[in-house]
Amino acid sequence: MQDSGFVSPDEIRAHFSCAMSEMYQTEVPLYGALLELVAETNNELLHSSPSVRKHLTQTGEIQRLSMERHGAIRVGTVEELAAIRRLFAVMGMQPVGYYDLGPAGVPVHSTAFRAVHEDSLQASPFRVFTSLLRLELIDNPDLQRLAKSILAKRSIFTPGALALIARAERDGGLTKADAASFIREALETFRWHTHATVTANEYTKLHDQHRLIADVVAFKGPHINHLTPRTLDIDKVQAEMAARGMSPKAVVEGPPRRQCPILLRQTSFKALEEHVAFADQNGPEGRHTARFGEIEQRGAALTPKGRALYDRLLNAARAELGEAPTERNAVRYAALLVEQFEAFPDSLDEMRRQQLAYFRYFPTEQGLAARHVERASSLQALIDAGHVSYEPLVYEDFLPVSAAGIFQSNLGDNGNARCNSTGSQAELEAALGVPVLDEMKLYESSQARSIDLCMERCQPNSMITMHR
Ligand code: OOG
Ligand code: NI
Repeated sequence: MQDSGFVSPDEIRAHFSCAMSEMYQTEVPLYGALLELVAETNNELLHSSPSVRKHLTQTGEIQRLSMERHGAIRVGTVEELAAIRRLFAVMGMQPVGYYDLGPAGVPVHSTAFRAVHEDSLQASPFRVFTSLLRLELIDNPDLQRLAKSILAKRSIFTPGALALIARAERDGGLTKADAASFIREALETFRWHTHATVTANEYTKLHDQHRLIADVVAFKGPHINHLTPRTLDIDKVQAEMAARGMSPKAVVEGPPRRQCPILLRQTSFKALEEHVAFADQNGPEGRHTARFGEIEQRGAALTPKGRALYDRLLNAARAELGEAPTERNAVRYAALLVEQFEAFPDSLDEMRRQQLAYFRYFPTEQGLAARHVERASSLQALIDAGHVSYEPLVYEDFLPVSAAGIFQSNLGDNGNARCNSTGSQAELEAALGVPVLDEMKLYESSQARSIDLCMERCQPNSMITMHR
């Protein structure tokens, strides 16, 4: 509780994330099984590898580990996106980054709503990958009109949620009782509805244009389509998935396995078939696939230089493969990735020296003990003297090529590629009503704060010469 009598947005987000997880476990029992598998694998690793445990304890990651990580939704109109932004703002989540999935043949562009300060991320790292359907890409004018008119009729929020969003904006926060109602009301927006808003015939038309269009347009709201726990060993979980009744996609998205994990590796199990009742049917006679399970392993956040190297190596591996990674070429693709990524230094020291990743710096016991004795020196000198240690900052965001791969594996590999058209960040921002934040700046600030703190604690009285 804050001094104002309001619950902090971090606390609302943490509770909301738990509520969402509980709801999704009832809706999709396999997600519960996935959570168990991930927790078991993480526990085993923490027991068998004291060094992993030590690093995760140093950064506080160990406390975040079992919390929910991310979910994804898809909205249909600019008005819905603008309103979703206001809803997430109540929970301290802001739009970070721009992801254009158009070039990969998926007719959406996206941002991720998440907390931005390291302390808030520590309190609850919950994030939601949010995509806006680009209806203008429907090349059939009648169908485009139909989709627009269906979307215009729906309201994706309960009146209670709308009132509480307005109250939080007006008063600057929510009281404990209001926060509890807000969580309950907000959850309704993301719930799965068996009853579609369209007839079976309309559904077929939308679906035949693109499965994604049917998923966004034919239902009452942006149902959460997956929730993703974070694993410390994605290859192990991937290998175990089949034994627990999940059918994993063939390719793990992102960089290859490394000593020092970077960015984000992800895999998912195929979307489940659901029963749907169309508007002209009496019971749930229809079928729709939308919701799936995903796991992720997070590594170091890369600087623009590191990211450029990552993009170059990933593109080179894909170019050499010569086609999209699929079940058939998965083994070759994995080998090509490993080969290409030999050019990416695999030690923290080298990644830091070459400024490929962002880091968080900590004063060591020795550094604190020497605080009144030693003269001012640079960060590097403090590191060399053993007064300061460092850990990579965790990547908190997403990757467009990986996201497209996850979409496609759930839409079927034959997901219509006619939509191959680039989106525009300015357009997404106009829809949001605010600019998206630049993730690089956020990592940069977080790193800078940790350096300032180290300098302050290791050399409180001296003139500081900082070398970031
Ligand atoms: C989102 C797919 C992308 C990720 O983690 O990159 C994604 C969606 O299917 O709506 O989940
Ligand atoms: Ni995801």
